[in-house]
Amino acid sequence: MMSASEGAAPVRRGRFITVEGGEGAGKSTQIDVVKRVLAEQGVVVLNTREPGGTPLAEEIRSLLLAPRTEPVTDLAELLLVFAARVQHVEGFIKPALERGEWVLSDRFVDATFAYQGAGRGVNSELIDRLRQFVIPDFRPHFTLLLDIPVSRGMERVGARGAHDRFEREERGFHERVRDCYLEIASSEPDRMHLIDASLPLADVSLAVRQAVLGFLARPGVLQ
Ligand code: Z5A
Repeated sequence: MMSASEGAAPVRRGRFITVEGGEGAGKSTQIDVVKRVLAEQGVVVLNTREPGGTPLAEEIRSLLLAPRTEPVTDLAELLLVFAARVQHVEGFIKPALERGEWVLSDRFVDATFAYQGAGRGVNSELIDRLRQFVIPDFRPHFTLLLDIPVSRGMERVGARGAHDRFEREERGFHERVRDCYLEIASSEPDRMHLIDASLPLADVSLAVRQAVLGFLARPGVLQ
């Protein structure tokens, strides 16, 4: 007699990949490389970003990034970030993963520890409690951290016009963000892969390619 699982089509599992890094690290540039490498391996990925990724979450993104004269409290900023995130996770990311699709997000919860935690000084235990409350046990399967010294990243984006509320922060803020990302990378080396993003573009792209291929080669990832 056939068991319940015999003969059934294999269940394809979606994977959730995120790309993180400070200002000017080259996330947008390298997200294209990740998509290309995945496509070569037959994996189609849905591209998204945080804050954002759904109509409501994109509206919250605009609220968060717009420079304003009214001071924004750290807690208001944190809660807006998580409001956008729960909408994004429940309305877009989880349904895609449940259909067996892969999702690639430009930033996710590591950015909250880096920007609201280290940058603004919000207690990281509070952020972790909110994370557990809002998206319990939901984490990326793999994260690329594009690391670049703050001054180099700022030089790269310096020529751009209007700066958003985060880009206007002083250098110390961005240094704390960078240090926090590096701490996460050293405490979660299996999930977060550190890339030296200060190298020439071709070298960074090659390192990203190798990192993605390494992830795909892990047992069970392509099942
Ligand atoms: N935020 C938050 O506070 N809390 C949270 O939880 C989340 C986010 C999720 C929006 O992020 C803001 O939201 C973010 C933190 C906050 N603010 N900041 N800062 P975003 O990701 O949309 O914005 P961004 O960080 O400013 O990203 P960006 O400006 O688009 O930069 P990028 O994507 O990392 O870089 P890029 O556009 O690919 O490259 C920048 C330039 O460098 C460009 O001209 C490239 O051609 C060039 N480039 C790229 N790579 C190289 C190399 N290797 N060599 C030379 N030149 C290069």
